[in-house]
Amino acid sequence: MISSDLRKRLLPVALAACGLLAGQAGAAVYVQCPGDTNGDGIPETPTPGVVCKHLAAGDGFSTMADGKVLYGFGFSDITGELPADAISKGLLAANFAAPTIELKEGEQFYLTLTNVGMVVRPDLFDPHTVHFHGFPNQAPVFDGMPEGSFGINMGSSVTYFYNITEPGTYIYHCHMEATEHMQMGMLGQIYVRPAQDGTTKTYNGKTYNKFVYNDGDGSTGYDRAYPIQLGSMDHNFHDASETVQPLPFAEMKDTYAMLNGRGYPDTVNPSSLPTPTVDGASVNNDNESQKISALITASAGEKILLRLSNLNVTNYYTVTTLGLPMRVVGGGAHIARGPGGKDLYFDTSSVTLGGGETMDVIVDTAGVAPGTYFLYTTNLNFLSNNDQDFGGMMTEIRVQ
Ligand SMILES: [Cu+2]
Repeated sequence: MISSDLRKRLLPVALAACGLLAGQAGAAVYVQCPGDTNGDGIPETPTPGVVCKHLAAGDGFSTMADGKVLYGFGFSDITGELPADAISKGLLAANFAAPTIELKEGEQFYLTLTNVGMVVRPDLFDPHTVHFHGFPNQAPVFDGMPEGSFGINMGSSVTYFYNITEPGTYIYHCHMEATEHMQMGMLGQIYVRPAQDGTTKTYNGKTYNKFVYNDGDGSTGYDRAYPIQLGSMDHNFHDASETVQPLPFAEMKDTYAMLNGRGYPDTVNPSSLPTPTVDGASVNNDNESQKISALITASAGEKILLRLSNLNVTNYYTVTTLGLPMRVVGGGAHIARGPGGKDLYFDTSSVTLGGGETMDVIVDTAGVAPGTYFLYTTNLNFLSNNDQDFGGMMTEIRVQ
């Protein structure tokens, strides 16, 4: 573990060095977004159905629920920053989990990725990519698997383009040296709402205008949606990366199990977690990194859609909502229907997801007593924050 003293002394030097890079590379930040004239990724003349986003890929820190600060790699949202500021805004700004991206079927999505480099590990000049996992329709060149497409070098930008034709729950991650970059935290959620959204359909006597899929009958209707990503980190791997040690790939053993990048009780904090600090000093250039709460709330009688995903590189996780019925209506960004349209939805008390899997689960609170319920892993050893024996992969479902 690098000492906080050394961190404090290194940080200004590293930031100055990266500032130099930013100055030199400012011209290399190039955002392609129709109707955007100043390059900040926000169209001055918007085109209906066109969505632009600008992400930075770099490094940063996050705070585990027991207070330990872990070094990581990640993405941050720099949409709205001018090209000259993009790199400096992306330094030490990695989010864990990555910013959630919400789209609607029929949209055209321009996603610019700028590689801002690693402040803490300037010796690493790793490229980064975005892999839109499970999405069937991108051109191969935009797949983000470096073996089949390209990686984005430090100081430069590339805009990915996706024709958003398939609704569902997806995930995205960097595919460069995937085991390392994914363990280090380059993981996020992306979902596509169906064209049927905004129409009204009545199912079992209740009328909905939000649906998971184009079901035709309202059977995937819901009231509130929560994207929840299962994940975990091995603190030994992260510490070795921070201190320039050989990385223990074969010994990878995750010690912090989380939902949306947080262990319980941080999962129920409705706000961003504070910027990571060591001995009272920010180690993250005052940037917040864990912005996505995992707290689930509903009024009694509502249907809650859980967009579950797992992007973990080591473990399968089983999760349950004890006391609340779960109905699986889709998985892997497909509605659960047979070839002839037969309904394959099923009710269950738990679901198991391996790395790279997503599942759409509707929790119906009709007839449920108001109170606090839990979404948690039944891999009970992961109800922990490393040595701390109460926490980990758990959050609350508060039914009011
Ligand atoms: Cu990467």
